Amino acid sequence: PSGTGPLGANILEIEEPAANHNGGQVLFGLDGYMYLFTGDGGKAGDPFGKFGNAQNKSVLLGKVLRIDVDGKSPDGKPYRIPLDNPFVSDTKALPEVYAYGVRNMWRCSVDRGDPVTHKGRGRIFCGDVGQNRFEEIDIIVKGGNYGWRAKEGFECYDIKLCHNSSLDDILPIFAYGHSVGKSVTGGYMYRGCESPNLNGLYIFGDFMSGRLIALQEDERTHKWKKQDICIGSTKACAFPGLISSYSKFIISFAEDEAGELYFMATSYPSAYAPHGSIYKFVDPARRAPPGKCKHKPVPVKVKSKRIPFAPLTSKWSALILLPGTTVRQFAQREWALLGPLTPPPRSLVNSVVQKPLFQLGVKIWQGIPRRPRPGQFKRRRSACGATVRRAPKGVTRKGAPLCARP
Ligand SMILES: [Ca+2]
Repeated sequence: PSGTGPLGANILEIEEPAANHNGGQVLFGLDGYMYLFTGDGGKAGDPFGKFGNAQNKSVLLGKVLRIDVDGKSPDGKPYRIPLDNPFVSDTKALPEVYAYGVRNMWRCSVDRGDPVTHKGRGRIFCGDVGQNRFEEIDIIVKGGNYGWRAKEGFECYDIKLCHNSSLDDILPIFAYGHSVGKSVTGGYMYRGCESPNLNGLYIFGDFMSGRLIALQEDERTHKWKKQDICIGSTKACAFPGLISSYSKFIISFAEDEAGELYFMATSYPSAYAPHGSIYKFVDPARRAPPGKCKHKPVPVKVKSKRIPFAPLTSKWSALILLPGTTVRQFAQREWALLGPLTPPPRSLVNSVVQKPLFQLGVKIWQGIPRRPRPGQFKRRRSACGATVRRAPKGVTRKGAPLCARP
């Protein structure tokens, strides 16, 4: 938010040289610091400056920034620099920089860690949107160089920078080509309670192709294996036929307080889409024992006005099954435990799920927010830089999209 209005104070302002690549996440790490994921400034190929913004540590664009918003700095900035930020003693770098070589990370998340061993806790996963060839998933480490514009995915983009011996970049844990999808939407590591077999799966998607993908780390080699997640109610993985069963354009993922995972999609690729759908991931092959996952949500205090939001339907359309499990004909009572689900098609009952992850997603509900009252639209700067007419979530916006995608 900008200014000193009731919505809060302006913490950090970054000049955006182009309309696109305005960043894709603001979050708090488990260390209590605020992490901001800025885009490279936009246009194509990170053209600004001698070698682009992302590799230039003296600018805030194309970075992961880390600041402490609980204090003020001596020079009057409304935040402090954490003392252990990686470039605090580098005179050629800005102290806010936590990691660099970022193109336009779209959605990052913090791993809650394994519920029993806490392994993986605190890791930050991001999807970094590619230029022309590759989309990638990264795990953010302090001081890391994520390669852009020297590299796109595992490959060279700027040959000269790519062959520079001082590049010392961190490769993605996974990258895919543009035959699979054209704009990654980072997801979450599943750490929920209701679907124990999904624990340790990093589930993300592609905005343009509508694909859902799960990554799992091999404990010995530390390599990440991919499993396609196919959605639909008939044949598994007959891409692209299956995607027709849900809104294709995956704009974001979310988790609830209990760690259950959701994704949001719209039926056309635009920030102007008037409404979308929220889907929940459910694994009916193995569920936690009844009563184990009771969770009472804590009401969230908000300063701004709440927008009333009414579910339109509560029809569940599908579910997730992991390889090696058998599709069971659930008793009606079991289905009732999951909610108003549609049972699996009869042709699949008692078949063993083969590779890859065979699955059907679950649409929990589709909602349309009520019409805004006159004057409910407030003009303000969005977190990603563009001035927008802020409308209740899901209502058609007039003006620039919140965060332009490439
Ligand atoms: Ca990279």
